[in-house]
Amino acid sequence: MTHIALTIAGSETTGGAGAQTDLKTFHQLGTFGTAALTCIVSFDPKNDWGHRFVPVEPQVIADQIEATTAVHDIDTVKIGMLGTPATIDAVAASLAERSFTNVVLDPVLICKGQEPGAALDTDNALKEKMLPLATFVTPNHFEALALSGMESIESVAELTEAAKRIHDTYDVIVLAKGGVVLEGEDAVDVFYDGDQTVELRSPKIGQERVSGAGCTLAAAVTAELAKGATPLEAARVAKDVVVSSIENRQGGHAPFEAVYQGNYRA
Ligand code: PXL
Repeated sequence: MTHIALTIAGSETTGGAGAQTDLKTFHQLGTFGTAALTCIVSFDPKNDWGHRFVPVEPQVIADQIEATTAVHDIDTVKIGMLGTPATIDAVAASLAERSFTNVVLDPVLICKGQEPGAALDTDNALKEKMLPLATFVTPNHFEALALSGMESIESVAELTEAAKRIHDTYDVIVLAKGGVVLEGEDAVDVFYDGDQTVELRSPKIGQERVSGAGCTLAAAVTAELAKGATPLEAARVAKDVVVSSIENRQGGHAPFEAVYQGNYRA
């Protein structure tokens, strides 16, 4: 039996991030991927690749989740970009009606191109309505600051402190990503489940962020949990998938490169 993984995420048409990346990651890890779209992002090549953002109607989001959960037995879901308070309400209501074992939340806080006012409402709604439903959360450096309330995170020790605070506030397993932002030779992620703290390290590959790395990490955690891995095992595999996907990144005409999952082998 092939295990099923659902992503509730935005479309990023160029294939670098969002639902497209999640589905590729699910497939590469041997799960059957399904997707409910929350919004459509189209970068604007005429305007410095800014994000053109269109939310999907809340009822249409609910319909998609109804359809895919009616067809499949799904116990593991990934939540990616939501984008508006109305979208968050719709997804929170759909999640609350069902009982998923694993809800992996990539807490995408700010998307360029959104108005700051709207983004603040969205961030607050994410904290109030989505985090309480999550079982596993994957904040990047910026999101770890916002969710932990810390003023700065400049070391692995501080990233660990942030992971602990997020765990204690929201009762979730945390995989906090240092990425290229923390100084040092290694890209360090910190796993904390309330019991054990584990640093996952890999040598940095360049100094630039690669589009879709965060989506890939959370999607890989989701796929592994769907297959029955423990949270720590899932985090370790996900780190390896991200390293491979960055090593095999794909350039194009935009000023950023995108992850490619297709060469990862377990
Ligand atoms: O990488 C964050 C992200 C997630 N989801 C969608 C996106 C982006 C960034 O561009 O467009 C749909």
